[in-house]
Amino acid sequence: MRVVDMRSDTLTMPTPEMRKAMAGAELGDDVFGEDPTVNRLQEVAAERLGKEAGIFVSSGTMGNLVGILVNARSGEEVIADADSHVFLNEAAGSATLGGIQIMPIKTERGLLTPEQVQEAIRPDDQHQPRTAAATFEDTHNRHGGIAWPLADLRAAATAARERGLAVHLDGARIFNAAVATGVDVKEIAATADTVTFCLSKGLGAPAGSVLTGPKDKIAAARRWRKMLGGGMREVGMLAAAGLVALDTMVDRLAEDHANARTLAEALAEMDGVRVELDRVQTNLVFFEVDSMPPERFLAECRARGLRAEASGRKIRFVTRHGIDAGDVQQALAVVAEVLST
Ligand code: TLP
Repeated sequence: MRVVDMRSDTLTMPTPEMRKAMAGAELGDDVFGEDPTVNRLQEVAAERLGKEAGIFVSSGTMGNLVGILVNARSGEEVIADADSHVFLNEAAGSATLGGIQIMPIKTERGLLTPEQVQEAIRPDDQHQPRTAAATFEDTHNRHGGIAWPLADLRAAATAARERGLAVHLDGARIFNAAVATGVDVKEIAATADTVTFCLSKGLGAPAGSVLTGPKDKIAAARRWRKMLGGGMREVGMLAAAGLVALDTMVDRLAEDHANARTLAEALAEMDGVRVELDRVQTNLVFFEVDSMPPERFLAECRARGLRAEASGRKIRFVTRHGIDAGDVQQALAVVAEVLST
């Protein structure tokens, strides 16, 4: 039985071209700043996002943590959407390691309005933490993979910056956002001081993310990365895959989006399935089934060779390189069968 694994785009396997580049990568010790392949990746990533500098980090979680640590200090606060990855899924890293509190704000679709940003900023009062930064997420995972209209993201970021806040963007899937909106990734990145993106999700590299931003913040990030144990050595072997990812895997994200759309539209036609189609803009499809709890639905799917995950009542299907149009049809057939049981 061919298993269709839609748990995450983190499951994307490196392409043969990546494996070849990894095997042949020119290497050095990156803690000495001497790995030419890492240096090249950092330059290329910064250039692509229109930033002065970049630093290769082990994961999206480390990119966000270090991104917050360079934008706020112990005792300060960072504003974030209440369903953001930094607030929900990063083990309170900024609080634990940086003494930085996240102020979670409930939003309709994952992006704060300028008014919400303004209201969340603390007054100058000795009882309260100082608000140092705001962080946004594009595409927004828990809100369905929404790719922000640039104007909305700009408005939220401008509201923060006008009040002297730094802005960090969790752009784990920023290239999905760029492809979906047709906006240059530089324009999206320009809304924030620091931006992190993942090479290890839809772009297919085996591991790694890049944090980009102004030179001084990236220099500070280097010290935090070392402290966190993220100073790796001949890590150009991973950076080599990242370079191939940036070169060859960005434009094809449109295929994943088309597959997700097909999936979502067909699910929406099924009785007892609820999908908010206007949220399906990239490679994530969230939906609810009325007839059984998510755990049972997932177990029934798994028994038929379809794997997925749920958060709360919402089931998530993720499309990616390695999931083709045939797999989408297979997944739909499995769902139809499970719902008829
Ligand atoms: N998301 C993963 C896991 O959390 C489950 C996923 O499967 O979606 N920001 C966003 C928006 C993310 O979705 C993720 C990972 C991260 C950051 C963290 O990246 P990693 O997993 O590389 O630490």
